Amino acid sequence: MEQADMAKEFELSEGGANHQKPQDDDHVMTTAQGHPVADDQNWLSAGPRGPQLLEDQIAREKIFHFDHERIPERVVHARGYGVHGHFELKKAIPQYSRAAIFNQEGVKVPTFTRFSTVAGNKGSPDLARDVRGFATKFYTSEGNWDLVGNNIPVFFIQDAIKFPDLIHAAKPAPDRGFPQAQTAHDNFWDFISLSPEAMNMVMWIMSDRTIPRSFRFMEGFGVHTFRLVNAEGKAHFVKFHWKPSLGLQSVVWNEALKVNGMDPDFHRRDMWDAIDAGDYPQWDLGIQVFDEEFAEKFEFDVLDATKIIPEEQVPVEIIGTLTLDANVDNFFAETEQVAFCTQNIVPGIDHSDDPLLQGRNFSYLDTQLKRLGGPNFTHLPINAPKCPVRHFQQDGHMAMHNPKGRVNYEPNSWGSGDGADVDPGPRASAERGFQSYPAEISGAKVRERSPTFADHYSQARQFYISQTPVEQTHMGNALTFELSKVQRMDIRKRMVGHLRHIDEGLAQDVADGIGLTELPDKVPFARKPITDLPESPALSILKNGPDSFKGRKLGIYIAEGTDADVVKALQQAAKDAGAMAEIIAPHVAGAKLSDGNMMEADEKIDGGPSVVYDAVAVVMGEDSGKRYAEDKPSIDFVNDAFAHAKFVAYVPAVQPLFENAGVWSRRDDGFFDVSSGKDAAASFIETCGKLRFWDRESVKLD
Ligand code: HDE
Repeated sequence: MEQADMAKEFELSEGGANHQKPQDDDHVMTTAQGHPVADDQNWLSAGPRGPQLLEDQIAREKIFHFDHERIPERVVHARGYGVHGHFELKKAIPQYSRAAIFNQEGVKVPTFTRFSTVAGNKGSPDLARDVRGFATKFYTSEGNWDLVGNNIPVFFIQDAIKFPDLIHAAKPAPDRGFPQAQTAHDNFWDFISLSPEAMNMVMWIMSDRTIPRSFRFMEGFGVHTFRLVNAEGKAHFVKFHWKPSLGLQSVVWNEALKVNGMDPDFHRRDMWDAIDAGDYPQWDLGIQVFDEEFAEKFEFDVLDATKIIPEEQVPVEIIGTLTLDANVDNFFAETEQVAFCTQNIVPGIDHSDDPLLQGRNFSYLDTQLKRLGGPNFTHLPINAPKCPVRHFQQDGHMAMHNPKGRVNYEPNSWGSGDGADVDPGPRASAERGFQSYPAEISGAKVRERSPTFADHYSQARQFYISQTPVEQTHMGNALTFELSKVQRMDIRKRMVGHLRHIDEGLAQDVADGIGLTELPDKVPFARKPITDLPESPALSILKNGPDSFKGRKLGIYIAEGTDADVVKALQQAAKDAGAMAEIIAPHVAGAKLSDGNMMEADEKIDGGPSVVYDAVAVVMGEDSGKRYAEDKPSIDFVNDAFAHAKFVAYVPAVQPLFENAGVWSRRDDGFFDVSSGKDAAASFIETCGKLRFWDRESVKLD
């Protein structure tokens, strides 16, 4: 056989070049120039074993494009996940704002929301301990409004000029290039411990808010004070809140560490799956509205982004609902290319003088220029407003909307006189256009932090005392964990010196945790902390639990001989509660149940550990309970579920496995024997609405 024929034969037998013929003309592959491609498997060469030819325009074009597939990742918030949705106004607020989006009840506006972590690179794990970005673009009839917020209502710093230092300190050290996506290292805590303004944020980031169970169970906050301006030009201050309809929920730290190894895409997968299943997550949009008078008498400066306004002081009024109902078609085109910008506001919403917000207004536009490569990123479909866009801007890289006609300036007199038949283009409208709120400004030009920003501990303390004991313990443990990774003793001590202003008990616990024999001196404060701020229950996750298993996931571990009725009862009870149930088995093919039917598994046991479920059921047949008693992944499954305070359903046959996992004799009120079927399964799932059996947390494993 000729060599060329042999080569063809080889390709065919390997399922190569001609394996699949185009189904019709529409499926003929082309180059980017539209030239039909005959062979996409072989570079043109001088003989089958000869050198490849530079002449091959098809191969070169393909490689050229591949070489340029990446754009710079975001300098912060690189790891993100975007979803489409819509916002519906439930309660019009014309008294506060003239914005069209706030004026007609029932008005629906398309949205795009991107959730993100801050410190990690684009490929970092979803469950890093980190603040989550919560950025929403509202495509309103008056242009795009971007609410670029976080899942925590305060920030580390008060002035944008410190942002590069904060981010440098949090990201991997420049010499070694690690640690990735974590703050447990010297540089971060060095910077933080030298920045007392960060102490309120420290309390928030050391709470379970930074290890959310999923994006669906997080709050969101606009953080800054903004302005709402009504049709009469009257302004109020406002803070924006997102409240998840499924309630708040976080994982526990040991779980986060394991989930990151098991499923680095835990959060994005959760969102994708929920939307794919038609279980659309929702958030209420709330506003805290207040006036100058309140701002004057409030204990802290409303322009200071390291402070909240407690909901008990200014209630959150719910005005609308965000529903996320469509996954992206293309991650790059949508999630990667979306360009949020705090300066994207519509008439009726305005900035305040918060120095952090002012700095952001510069940064976002600037960064898009670098990241998206030119000024025309508003032409990309994900960024393009869904209302008419008319202006005289033109040209630039990748210009895609290029106006026709000869008029590209104003004032112009086209449309009148001899040029009456020519479109004169758009004109500014004082009536419909954006009017900045005419705030009075005075003062000397200075580089100076306002003395009204000088209190750094009072709200940190308020946050801490508002938590349940379980949450307080988690915070102490988180601080101990992080500071234990800090090598320099003086940095550890300095941090404890700050904690003493917040809560002496917490400072002592952390000092004990990191092995300090005596408490370090308190760090001098700029302003004496207020120690009698009342508790704010709204700040606790556990005090605001959903008391429902809706939207959560049950993992049902089955094996040969599992009682078919029990599995069905569990699946049904989960479904009735609006939860998902997944089947785990020793083999992905599944297991034969008591009724002789094979039940397929969603996960093999070592691919479906209990850390990825909110509650678990271990329901095996007699022999399997013994057989898997020695199986490490099975032991881990049970052991972790216990250690992470999960509710556990079981049948007596799993006793040998539970004994080996060290939990049989420790079964507590978080364990449910579901062997009797339907009613037992239903009461198990009902109790799962409490999400965790926290009483167990203090129990130590063998
Ligand atoms: Fe950002 N931030 N930020 N930030 N931020 C960016 O913009 C910046 C801050 C937030 O999903 C960057 O497009 C400065 C607070 C989110 O695409 C950049 C300061 C809050 C996202 C930038 C802050 C945020 C960003 C990087 C100090 C919560 C992701 C890429 C004043 C209210 C948006 C980009 C997305 C992204 C600058 C502080 C939220 C560099 C200078 C406070 C959710 O422009």
